[in-house]
Amino acid sequence: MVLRALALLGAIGGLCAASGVSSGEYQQRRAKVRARLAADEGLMVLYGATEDERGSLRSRFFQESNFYYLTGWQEPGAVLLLSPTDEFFFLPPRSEIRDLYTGRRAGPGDDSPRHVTGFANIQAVSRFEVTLFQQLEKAKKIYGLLNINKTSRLKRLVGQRPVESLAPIVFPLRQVKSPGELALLQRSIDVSIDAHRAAWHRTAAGVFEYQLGATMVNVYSEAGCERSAYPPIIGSGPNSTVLHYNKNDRRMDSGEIVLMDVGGECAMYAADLTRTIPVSGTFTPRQREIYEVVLGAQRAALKALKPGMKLGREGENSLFKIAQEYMNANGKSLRGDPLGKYFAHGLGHHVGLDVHDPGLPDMPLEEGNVVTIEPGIYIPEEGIGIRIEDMVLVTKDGGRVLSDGLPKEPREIEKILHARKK
Ligand SMILES: [Mn+2]
Repeated sequence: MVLRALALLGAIGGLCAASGVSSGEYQQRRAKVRARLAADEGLMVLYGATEDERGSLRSRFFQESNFYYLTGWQEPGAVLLLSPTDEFFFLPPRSEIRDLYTGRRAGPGDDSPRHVTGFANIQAVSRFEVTLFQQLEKAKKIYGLLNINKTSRLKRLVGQRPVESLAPIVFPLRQVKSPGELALLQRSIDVSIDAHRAAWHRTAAGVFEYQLGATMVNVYSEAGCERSAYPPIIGSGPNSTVLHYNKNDRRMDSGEIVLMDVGGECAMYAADLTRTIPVSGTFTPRQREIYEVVLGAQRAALKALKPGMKLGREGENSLFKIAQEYMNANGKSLRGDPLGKYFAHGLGHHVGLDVHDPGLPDMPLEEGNVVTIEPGIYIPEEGIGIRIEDMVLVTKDGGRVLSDGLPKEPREIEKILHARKK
């Protein structure tokens, strides 16, 4: 999926109970936050998602990502309060009537939330305001999540005192993935690779885009993943040039290409993978020509990727520039324009709990980051849009492609397509 706006940072979450992250790791993450809070006698308030916001009849409940990152807690209505010396966790009271609808939810007196989150003491949410006022007397700064509607709830409680964004404290932690997180990401990627392969098998003239989408969603749903990490993008023919096309209602035909940008979210972690394949099984010479340029641009960026490089467009360490220069040096549109002009979006973004995880394009990459590398060329006047997107772990001195189980060499793709049963 193509990064289009910073507003998307820190937006989505998930629900599956399985986790490669222990309560001890959640404790460690909070300890790191508290150490940062100690530097300026800060206090951090983070509201978990409520059912009103996230659990409408249309979509089931999913937790706010930063809240999940620091607690591992999956039920609605919880509140987190961190100070340099203490951590407080508040849960809504038990309700037998509610439990009739939702199944049994944990209350502050239960053991299960202690085991999941690692909090020693859990209190009723009715204690939150009193505790906050006590802690505010000692605090010089207040940090919260500023980009959702919860800000007003916190501001009402703290009066005239300014609330600062928790982003500089929490986001750097989220950008470096732990071994447990990498295992969960790999699982999401592997299941999404299976989804892409299943769609390749299903692809044929006369099939509708939504049918490929259904095949893919079915694969990761069957595997226990809780949702798509973003709405599947299946663009055939001219739709391949629309970056976030997701109407998926067109019937595809032979001679066309179909771009599939689809990933599942499994145990809260997102996958984000794109491949572009020929509907008939064989690229036309022109499709293949453009495809090879995109693939070459991706290879050039992957080769240069290492800590210190950045995804952004400007400066000496720009991976974007490397990809774009490769395009410019290796082909032209039928109008005679260099192909770099048709690279219409960013080169990549961080992925984790959110498909667009925290991390700005101009920050140097560090060991432990997981990012997409997704060059694309979109030529509307030729009806050709090609994107190749992989997920990559930044290592000590390079990068490791986590999604290399999904072929991208044109010859290999054609071989797999030709082996389909007719
Ligand atoms: Mn993407």
